[in-house]
Amino acid sequence: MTSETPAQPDHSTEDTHSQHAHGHRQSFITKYIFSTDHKVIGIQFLFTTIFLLLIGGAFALAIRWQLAFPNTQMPFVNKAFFEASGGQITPEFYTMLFTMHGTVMVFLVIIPILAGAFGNFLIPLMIGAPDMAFPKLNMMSYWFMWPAVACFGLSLFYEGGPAAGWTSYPILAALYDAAPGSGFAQTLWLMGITFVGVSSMMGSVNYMTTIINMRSPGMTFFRMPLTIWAMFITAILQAFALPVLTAAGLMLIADREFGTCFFVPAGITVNDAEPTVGGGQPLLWQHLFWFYSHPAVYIMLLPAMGMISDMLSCMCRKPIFGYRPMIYSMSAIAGLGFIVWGHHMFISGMNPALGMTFMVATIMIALPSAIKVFNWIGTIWGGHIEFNTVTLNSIAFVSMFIVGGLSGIFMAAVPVDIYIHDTYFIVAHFHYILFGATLFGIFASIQFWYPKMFGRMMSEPLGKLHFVLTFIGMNGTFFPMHMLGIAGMPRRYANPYLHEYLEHLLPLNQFMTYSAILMGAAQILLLINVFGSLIWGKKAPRNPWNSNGLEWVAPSPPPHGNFEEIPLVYRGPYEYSSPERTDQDYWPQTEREIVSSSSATTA
Ligand code: HEM
Ligand SMILES: [Cu+2]
Repeated sequence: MTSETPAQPDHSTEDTHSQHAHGHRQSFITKYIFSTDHKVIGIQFLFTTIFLLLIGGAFALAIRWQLAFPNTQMPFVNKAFFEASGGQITPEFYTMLFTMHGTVMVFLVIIPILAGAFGNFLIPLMIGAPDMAFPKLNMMSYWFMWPAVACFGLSLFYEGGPAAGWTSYPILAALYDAAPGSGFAQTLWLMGITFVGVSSMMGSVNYMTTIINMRSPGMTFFRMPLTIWAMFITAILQAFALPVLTAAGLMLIADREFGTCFFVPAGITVNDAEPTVGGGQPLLWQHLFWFYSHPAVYIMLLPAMGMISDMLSCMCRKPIFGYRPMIYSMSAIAGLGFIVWGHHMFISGMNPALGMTFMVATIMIALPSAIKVFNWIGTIWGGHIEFNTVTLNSIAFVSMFIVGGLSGIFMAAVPVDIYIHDTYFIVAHFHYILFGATLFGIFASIQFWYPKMFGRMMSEPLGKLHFVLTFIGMNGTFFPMHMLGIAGMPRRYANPYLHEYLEHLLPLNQFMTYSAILMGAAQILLLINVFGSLIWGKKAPRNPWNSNGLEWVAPSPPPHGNFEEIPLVYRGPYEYSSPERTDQDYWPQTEREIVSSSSATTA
């Protein structure tokens, strides 16, 4: 049992906040701003990403406004932003809006909230370590987000803003004169991507090292909670995929600023500019971009899958169904994720034999995905389910993932994709997964681990109301997108109704916009719950959910160094309702034999 158990490494003992540093006085700045404590960094990531979520949401509402009431006066902001265009969203501005909406949500919200906020907060606590392996690197990974935010933010003030979509395809993204929004703003955008990449890279190196080296005695690999497995696999994905995006970004910057021609073919004339020289290859970008960004969609999902598994098991008071299959299927998803990027390029004119290969590989991802879904259902089945906010959001995760996963399989078939590529069907697909699954998973995780983060409970009634309204609003917004897509409505058009064949879709679009407004308004409840509970929340005990994980052995909130003494691990994290135990329906990982729960932490 202990053969795999590493000794406690001493990476952090020279650091200011090792577990022996309780007596050490820290200034406000080193404690809360340039902190090296993984918990503080996690919470910094959490608040920053919630703030950016609101900004990304505001962009989304502006997009929805334009699609429901094209070229009419914007409410509230018409004077401030759109004076020159008579209070209306111009097509150029619309292009910038959807570019920045996607960019903010993908690179500044979903990825950093999963890895940065929850990864940071949970990894050391769940494996029984006092901190991350490289606390300073960890701090830098947070602070490298800010140059990215600055670059993206600044780019909005250059004429047209960045306007090539979150995928930034050349030639549009490579030439200054290609579109109103492809001036210096696009270069700033690419610099932003580079900084985000550096930030994630530092995080991923840290997570891998920590999980491999710093598990507490007895925490073997196959006793790790699925959250940790998911974070581990995600970190590997990041480490292998991200350098490709960073390199591609730098190449595109070079094309724009230093006259190289990686992506620009010869003889292209845009607007009034001179024809281009040089024999670059625009499709190269698509390959490099999707080689990163398809694995990245799993970076945006796997951590939530792990956290959902832990929460469902706890809330249904049952062991997770198929623990090892869960790990193997996450690994399979990650592995296959590297060979399917071509499904974003079916209509790029690729050789049909190659298209076929990508098609088969993509459809194969349905297998491990389905195993996970069956296992979640198997976990819920017959459990003593407690219908609280955490459970509701977790079940929403599973069901919305089914909807989004199924539409993925449709699109993976080349003949289908040729028809629906670049329509709203695609937008429906990834919002079901990214909003429907990942974001509900995040809502559940916030409610579940909040007591550990802040020592207080969040409000249940408020959480439930937030869930119900968000769930209705989300489905009202995104489900009709499937229909729009099949009706042929393209994505990224500022005013689709200029085309006669799309005019009849206006009422449906208005319904979607009302749903989106409901969904946006519901997030006020989330804010009230998150910030209000800091003050009014009930004081949380150590283990409010009667959960097995190591994090619940530490005080709420945990002090510097996390644990009063290094926890010893005797079992896996899913022993709920064990027939061997009659006194309680859970069996903490630190309890060797049946002892009274008051002495649970003595190891
Ligand atoms: C069963 C698994 C899945 C399959 C078979 C699948 C398949 C596909 C296919 C074929 C496309 C390209 C459609 C096109 O542009 O014509 C696509 C797009 C996309 N998928 Fe998935 N997908 C799956 C799961 C996911 C997951 C888990 C995520 C995110 C966490 C995701 C996020 C996206 C995004 C963001 C796009 C659109 C990118 C863009 O063009 O802007 N997909 N998916
Ligand atoms: Cu993909």
